[in-house]
Amino acid sequence: MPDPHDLPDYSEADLTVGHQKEYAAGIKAVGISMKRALAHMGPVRTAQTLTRLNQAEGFDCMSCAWPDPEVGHRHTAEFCENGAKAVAEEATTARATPEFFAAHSIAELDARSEWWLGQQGRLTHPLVKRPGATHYAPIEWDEAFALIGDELNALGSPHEATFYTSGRASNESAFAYQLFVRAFGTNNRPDCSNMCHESTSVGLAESIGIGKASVSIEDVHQAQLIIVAGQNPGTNHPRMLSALEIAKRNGATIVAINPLREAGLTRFKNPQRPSGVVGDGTKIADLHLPIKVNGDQALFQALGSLLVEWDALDHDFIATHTTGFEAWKAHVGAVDWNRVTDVTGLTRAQITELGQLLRDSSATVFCWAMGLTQHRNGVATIRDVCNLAFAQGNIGKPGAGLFPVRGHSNVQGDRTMGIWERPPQNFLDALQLEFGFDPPRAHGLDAVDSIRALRDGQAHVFIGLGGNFVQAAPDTEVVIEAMRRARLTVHISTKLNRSHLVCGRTALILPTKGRTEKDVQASGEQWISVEDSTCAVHASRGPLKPASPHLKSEVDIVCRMAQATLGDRYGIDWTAMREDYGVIRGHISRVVAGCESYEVNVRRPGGFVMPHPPRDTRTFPTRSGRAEFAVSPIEAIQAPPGHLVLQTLRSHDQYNTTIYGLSDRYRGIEGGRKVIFLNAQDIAAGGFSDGQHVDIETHWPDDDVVRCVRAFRIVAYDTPAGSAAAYYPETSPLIPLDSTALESNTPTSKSVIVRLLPAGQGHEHQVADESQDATGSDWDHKWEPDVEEHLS
Ligand SMILES: Nc1nc2c(c(=O)[nH]1)N[C@H]1C(S)=C(S)[C@@H](COP(=O)(O)OP(=O)(O)OC[C@H]3O[C@@H](n4cnc5c(=O)[nH]c(N)nc54)[C@H](O)[C@@H]3O)O[C@H]1N2
Ligand SMILES: Nc1nc2c(c(=O)[nH]1)N[C@H]1C(S)=C(S)[C@@H](COP(=O)(O)OP(=O)(O)OC[C@H]3O[C@@H](n4cnc5c(=O)[nH]c(N)nc54)[C@H](O)[C@@H]3O)O[C@H]1N2
Ligand SMILES: [Mo]
Repeated sequence: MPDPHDLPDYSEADLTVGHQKEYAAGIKAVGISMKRALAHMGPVRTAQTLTRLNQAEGFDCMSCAWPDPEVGHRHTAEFCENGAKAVAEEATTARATPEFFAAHSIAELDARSEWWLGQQGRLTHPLVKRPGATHYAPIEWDEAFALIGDELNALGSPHEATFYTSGRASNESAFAYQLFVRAFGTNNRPDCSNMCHESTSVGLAESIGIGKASVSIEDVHQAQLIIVAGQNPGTNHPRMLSALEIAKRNGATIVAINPLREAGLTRFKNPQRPSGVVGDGTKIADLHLPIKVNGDQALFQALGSLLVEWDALDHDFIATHTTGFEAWKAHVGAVDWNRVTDVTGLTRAQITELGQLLRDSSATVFCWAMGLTQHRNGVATIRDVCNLAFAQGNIGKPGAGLFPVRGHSNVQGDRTMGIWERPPQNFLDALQLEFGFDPPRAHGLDAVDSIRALRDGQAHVFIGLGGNFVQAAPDTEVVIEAMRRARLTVHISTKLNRSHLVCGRTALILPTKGRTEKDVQASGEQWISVEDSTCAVHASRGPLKPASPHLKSEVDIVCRMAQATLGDRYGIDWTAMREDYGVIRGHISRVVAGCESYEVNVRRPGGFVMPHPPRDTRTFPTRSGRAEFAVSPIEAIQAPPGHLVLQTLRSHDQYNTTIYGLSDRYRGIEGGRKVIFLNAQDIAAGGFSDGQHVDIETHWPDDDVVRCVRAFRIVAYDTPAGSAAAYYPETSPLIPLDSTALESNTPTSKSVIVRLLPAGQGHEHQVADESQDATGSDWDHKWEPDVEEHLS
């Protein structure tokens, strides 16, 4: 491998646009997995890692939270192209050493692309940027921990620090981390979930009493109808395509609800099967509804009205297990079809076709991801999905259920372990009983509120267990300013990223071991545990020698931060926990409901499944004790004339903010990332042409700031008129911090009102003034709630 430090950065000038692909995976995916793996890891590490990936005695893939098939039904290669890329990215042989940081100033590194930063390899030493310094320099671990303890203890209140978690942290490190933060005295526990499936967690908790999926992978295999809404599994959950293929073979019908015709939902060539290598593969979606961005709530209510009209209802389930049915029935019965076809961009015939599929199915699974959650009405949309499921009793029976497909591989487990700014009181009670201190009860700061607190000088310390907060958060320029105001920023990371370069007065990078690596502590070799999207919990053991002898595990780092900060406050034995993770699992078994006998259960091959009352026994731990139908007025984002609604999404060659490469193969984009996908009508209406470069601007009336990103190439694409798409995080500067989902406070990453200007004509990030009238961005009617229904 050539020295990555000599690697030139990429240039958007090399971007090429080809054809949209008609299928996902195939033999090319295998070729790309192997090529990337060999280039980054070499042959020995490739063999050591990929053969153990997702095996019962191996390690859990850190790419997504898709469940593993049952032990005994796994392939020898139980991974996908993007899982292989994730492993290669972590197990790379490249190293970002102290010499590298001595040779490159922070400012110099900050001028590089996120891709280039990632290519520099694994971090090897703890590093510090001292006040006024221009470079990172090595620091001893003990000094780093003392520095953290001193800064935290110098705060006027524990609420002046905020503690972020990304979803890769294991259950053991997450549990220790939440314990540390609560013993310190705050619930300021922002996590990536706040920006991801929070609308799901809030909506499901209200509707069914628990914020998690009600299905197993078996249910997907057995379903008669599978609806995949707002999700691109071909890229983000590729192993889901194998499950959809099995369902297809068992006779299922599959429907995609998506503004884009994503390749993975069109056709799948399963590289594990001969027909996938030489044949045409399997057709996945029988029906694709090219919905306008944010039209889903209207669609689900219209479907509800059809089920009511046809009396395609499970009256037994409704009577025995639900509440609120009559109000919902009256509400959807009065749905305004003109409005529905307007905001969905779908015809009544298209919607009726899906209605008939629902009517004729006795077991339906509803899958969704970011296309439903990252909107202002995300929570209401999820509750409307639940309503549809309740109407036909599609919950708590084989082949049916609600399936929010989670993102980060352990984001669900982290929540189970208490990584939450709004912890349930019974969790805190159990914590108090186990450790003998009174944990803080008031809700803490989530992701968006943490940024506000840092920006406004109410918080002074930011600590991140994984992740790349500066790039993951919305409103990039505001976040950068907020982080720079901090007294101390700490990142516990495997690899270099942008957040390390946006420093507080003092900044620390604490390098950690990843999932692929062996973890030996005083009591011997350790293993960790994780929970997938279907509540299955299992063990994970890394096979590789750590990237550097100076790395510490996440658990070790968290426990030592706690010791340096808290000393022996409350008599919590941090040494025992970091020397033997079994001690942490003991605490988990006594604190976390559903984790009784944790050590024994998680050690079983394949692990165990967490209890889920609606799935297991059709009991609903809601306020009413029943599944709750919800009535919400239809909301949909409306772009004023001359504007478009922009959704920000992932390419096939990235993991969130980690840019693996520059090939969004299925969409035909190679060599660059600054593109905006537009309907041909919108290109013509704006007076633009395909291939032209434009600036993208948004004017948020609430703070009167014009936000702008520059020089994006227009790509004519199969997306509904009015709905544009571009990659995250390049377009994150356009998302106003205050533009969040109701109730869940999730940034509206899939609903940004923008307008396009010829490149060079966009405005600087500025407060709009009189002269801004010329931008025509004066839109009062961002939202068109159904006023009459609202009043009824
Ligand atoms: N390789 C890889 N795997 C990943 C990730 C990654 O970055 N790379 N990220 C992980 C994480 S953290 C997550 S949360 C998941 C994300 O998984 P996804 O949610 O699949 O990710 P996105 O790229 O955001 O895609 C959203 C999809 O929703 C569609 N969409 C956008 N707006 C709407 C809408 O209003 N209505 C409907 N019906 N559809 C809409 C888009 O066209 C797109 O197909 O993937 C996880 N897995
Ligand atoms: N505009 C826009 N913004 C979005 C989204 C969107 O669709 N559009 N999606 C949102 C979503 S769904 C999510 S989940 C967030 C993601 O937000 P984050 O989770 O904060 O971001 P990642 O890019 O996954 O974090 C990558 C970094 O994690 C570190 N890392 C990797 N592995 C490990 C490990 O094992 N341990 C530790 N300690 N560190 C590790 C590496 O240093 C790497 O640089 O972004 C959100 N932001
Ligand atoms: Mo996510």
